[in-house]
Amino acid sequence: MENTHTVDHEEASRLAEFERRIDNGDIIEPNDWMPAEYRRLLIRQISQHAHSEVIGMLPEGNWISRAPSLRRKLGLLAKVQDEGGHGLYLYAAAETLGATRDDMVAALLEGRAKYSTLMTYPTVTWADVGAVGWLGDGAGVINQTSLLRTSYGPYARALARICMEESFHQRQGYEIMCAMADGGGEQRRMAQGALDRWWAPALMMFGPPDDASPNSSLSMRWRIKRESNDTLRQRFVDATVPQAEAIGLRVPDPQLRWNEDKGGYDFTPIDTDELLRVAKTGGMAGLDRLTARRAAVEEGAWVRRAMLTHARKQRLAAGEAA
Ligand code: BYC
Repeated sequence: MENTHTVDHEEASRLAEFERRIDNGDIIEPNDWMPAEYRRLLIRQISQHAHSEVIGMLPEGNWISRAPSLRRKLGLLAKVQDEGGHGLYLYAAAETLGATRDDMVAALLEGRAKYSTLMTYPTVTWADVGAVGWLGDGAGVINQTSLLRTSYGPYARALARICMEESFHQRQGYEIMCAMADGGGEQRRMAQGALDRWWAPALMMFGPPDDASPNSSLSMRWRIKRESNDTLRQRFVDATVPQAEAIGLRVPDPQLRWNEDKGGYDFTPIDTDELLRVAKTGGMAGLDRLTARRAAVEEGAWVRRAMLTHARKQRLAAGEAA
């Protein structure tokens, strides 16, 4: 009995010290003591983020062979490769918390892990590639720039590089939209159609409203997240509406109005039921996304085997030379 009491007391004083560090703005590093729940919340968020980047390669990747010019093809290829790189930084950050890459990837492939609902919608025209960059990466930059000040060091460092690349992707997407909005009638209609399709999914990237976000209170208390889902969603709307207006496109929201008192736009709340349903079931393109990922893992198995064999041979050769 006394032992349990001592352990509880030790645990409580470690937690108090951890929270003092968090309040002080300290950065937590992998070898520092941390509550099990802090570790779990981080592994959950970072691995979901990694999966979103890797699955995010698919909706745009299917346009690489159909990009309208060599310049567009090169830009899109580089963007899709960047997303793969982001996934790798993030998996590595989650590994510092004790998660294994194999377990995280298995959770994704077996349909047990979530990834951003944005990736479940189909890209039906070339303008959708522009809209995914402008709106999807644009939402990503706003969300992840806030996360740069997260309390966990390896996540913050991975995000520093990701944010720089995402903001480039946002500009590349917007530039595609500018060109199409400036084009003939058909191109302009494609640009408007893409904005109509991607506006609501982009708003959903920020998660459910604050009063329906189960992870937020602990995440905010321990500074994993620094700003609330609704605060970031509002920032995105306020930044993006003028960009749409500048190129003569109409944001598909009849309730959109500038609100002088709050200094921001009023807009239609997201459809939380759809967000949670799609997050759970993978939505309309979700099944294809996982099927494509599983096929990529299976078809790439020989490459991984060859690389491991090569690395083993090099280690053996180095051992013999020593
Ligand atoms: N989609 O309590 P909440 C990119 C889940 S990719 C799916 O508010 P939290 C890009 C949520 O996980 C970057 N699921 O959660 C790449 C939770 O489920 P569990 C994507 C969602 O974590 C290629 C439940 O709903 N960005 O930019 O406090 C091309 C309740 O939500 C979604 C990141 O990953 C969703 N949209 O807040 C283009 C950023 N929303 O785990 C672009 C890092 C919520 O309890 N992540 N759920 O079963 C975050 O900032 C936070 O995790 C979220 C959600 C704001 C997304």
